[in-house]
Amino acid sequence: MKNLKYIPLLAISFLLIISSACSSDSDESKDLINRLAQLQENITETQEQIEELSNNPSNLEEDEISDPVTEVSTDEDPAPTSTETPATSSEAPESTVAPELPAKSNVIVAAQGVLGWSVEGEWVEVDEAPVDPLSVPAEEGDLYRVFRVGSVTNTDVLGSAPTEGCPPLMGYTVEITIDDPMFEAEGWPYTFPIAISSNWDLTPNEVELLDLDSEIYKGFASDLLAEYGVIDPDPTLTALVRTDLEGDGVDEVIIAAERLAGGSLLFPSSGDYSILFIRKLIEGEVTRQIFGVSVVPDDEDPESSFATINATRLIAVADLNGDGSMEIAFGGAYYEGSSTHVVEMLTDVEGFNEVLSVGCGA
Ligand SMILES: [Ca+2]
Ligand SMILES: [Ca+2]
Repeated sequence: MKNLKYIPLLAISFLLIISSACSSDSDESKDLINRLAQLQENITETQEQIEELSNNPSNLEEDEISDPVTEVSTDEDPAPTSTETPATSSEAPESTVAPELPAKSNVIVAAQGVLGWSVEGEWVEVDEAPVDPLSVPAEEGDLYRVFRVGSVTNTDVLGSAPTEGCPPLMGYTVEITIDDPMFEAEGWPYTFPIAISSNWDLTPNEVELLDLDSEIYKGFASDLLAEYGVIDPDPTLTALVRTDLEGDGVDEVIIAAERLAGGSLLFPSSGDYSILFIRKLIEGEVTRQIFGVSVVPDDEDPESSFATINATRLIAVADLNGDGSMEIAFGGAYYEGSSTHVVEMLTDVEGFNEVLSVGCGA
């Protein structure tokens, strides 16, 4: 390649010799000189192009090699971050193609958008913004089950193709429209359901709804509220579920309570609250683990403190990845946005992992 550089130089020398030998007619020689100058310009240009070409192929090759390596290394991460960019798919080796999903690919949809899905029990989150709707393994006509604690589960519900969601900031979530009345807001407050396109048993262990007037569990809610400055001996329970999440033979109880005397999340009253927590035995000891707590203490004037309430509501207790152990899905809402979260409880120590979440709002 380097030898090519000498060809233009040789050509220039050769033409200069010719021009000096044939300079009898002044017009002709001027013309010749002009053409020579033009030629020289072209040659310089060609030379630059040759140099560019001789440098760039190695760079291009490096780029082509480094891309798949980067993409392959993301395989450790369950989220298929950049493996499905259509623009590069033609150049990418087969190994970077998204993992093959079983029929009915377990896509989980919340009111704010697609939460994620699972591949052989492994959670897969939706890419961060800007999201690519094509990265979600769902298509128009997929069938979903739509469910919510305390409601009848609807089956064979049609879903739309994935599109960009979360207006006006399109691209923050992937939206799939689920053709079910539970997904249509009916006033406020409203707890949206979730939908899943899997075909396994969502509740391998019984999910029992307890009486919301239970004095015992009202007492546990009262205790928690008192710690946050709200004295309410008769709190309003909004969800009370007893189940054995992981099937270890020991029941857990999930408790939600909410009071919105102010009538809104933005303008609450003193003593308003929204709490969601679980009581769970770990190594014989009862633990209390909190998913959400938001209160306006009794002695606080929300008008002067501008206090607001973030509501946390239980949506579902279900096995969302088909591993036989149930997760807890709950919604978060504040005055200008909302979110849905899926958590799995740890079994041997206190705590939980948030495995999926989706949110939309300012
Ligand atoms: Ca259990
Ligand atoms: Ca599970």
